[in-house]
Amino acid sequence: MSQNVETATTASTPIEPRHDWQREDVEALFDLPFNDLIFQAQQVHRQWFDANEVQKSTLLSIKTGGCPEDCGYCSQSSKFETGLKASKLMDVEAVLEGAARAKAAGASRYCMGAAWRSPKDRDMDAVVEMIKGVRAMGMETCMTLGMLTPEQAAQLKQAGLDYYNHNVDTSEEYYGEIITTRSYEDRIETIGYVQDAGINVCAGGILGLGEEVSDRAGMLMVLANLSPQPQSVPINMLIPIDGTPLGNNEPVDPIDFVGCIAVARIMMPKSVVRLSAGREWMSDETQALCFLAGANSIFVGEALLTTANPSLSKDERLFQRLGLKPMAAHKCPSAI
Ligand code: SAM
Ligand code: DTB
Ligand code: SF4
Repeated sequence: MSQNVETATTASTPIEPRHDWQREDVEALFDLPFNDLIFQAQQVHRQWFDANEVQKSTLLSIKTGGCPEDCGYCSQSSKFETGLKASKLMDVEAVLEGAARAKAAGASRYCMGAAWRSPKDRDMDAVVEMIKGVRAMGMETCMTLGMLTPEQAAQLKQAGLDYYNHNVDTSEEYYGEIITTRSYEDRIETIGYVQDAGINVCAGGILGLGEEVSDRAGMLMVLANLSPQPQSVPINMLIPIDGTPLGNNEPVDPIDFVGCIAVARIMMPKSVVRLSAGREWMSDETQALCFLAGANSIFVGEALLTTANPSLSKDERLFQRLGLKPMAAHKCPSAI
């Protein structure tokens, strides 16, 4: 039995997050035999979470397309011909109707995304009304609007925002291969403003960008060494979009994807780890392995931002097959 497994087995108090991960420690986790890795992840998972609960979040694109950034994976960048029709910021009322439908379908968090480099101050009033309206329905609120100023972060907090999503996407070393219009430092800076404002952070990344295992390790190291660790950690599988530079990328090996979830779970024991984009193309069996590896959140509803997600009835069947229950709002043990 490895040292780490022994520690997890004999620990009388739950393992607390640590923030001193070195790349070698993380690579050693990636190198573990699959069965040992999953065993360790499952033990850590059960220390802080009910292993049969999975959070359901629903996404809405409140402002689609026409984004000035050049993220090489994204359907919404104006730099690539993806055939996506751009639209302006949605009306508050339409957003709240969508939120009510999501709540009725069992979602406990509503995530609103805008294809902006950063919000304009003139957009903030509408965004604030959206947060207040969704919060009044009893759901957790999440927004992803691009880079923020400290003042905008404070405004979002004041409106009652529970989570802000801002992904680091990959390792610091590989970032420049994927995005050139902003830096890794910019990303970390906004995450810092969100933390300073007292908002929970949702930060993760994408597998399938052409990265090496060491980049996956580097990405998880950066996330885990944030203090506090992001309360939500979305792990996306690249959805290849025609017209983008990554549109013809090779699919990620599902076993490697599951392993990465397990490493994230071990490194961030009190965070909700989300099996995020890409479920439409995954078997029930792959998703079951992701849950076994410690994923405990998914997006439900037929669309993500601009791409497909499994139908509600398909997810209902998946929950039944696996005996899963939806997680109630505000149950993350590390949330503010
Ligand atoms: N514009 C904001 C930003 O970039 O932070 C928010 C929206 S952006 C679409 C949110 C995240 O979705 C990205 O950081 C990326 O991790 C993920 N994403 C976007 N396109 C994707 C794709 N084709 N496949 C997988 N994940 C994707
Ligand atoms: C995250 O990490 N994944 C979500 C959410 N945060 C905003 C977005 C997934 C987008 C998938 C591609 C699309 O639908 O456009
Ligand atoms: Fe714009 Fe976000 Fe897409 Fe990048 S990921 S192009 S910032 S919408």
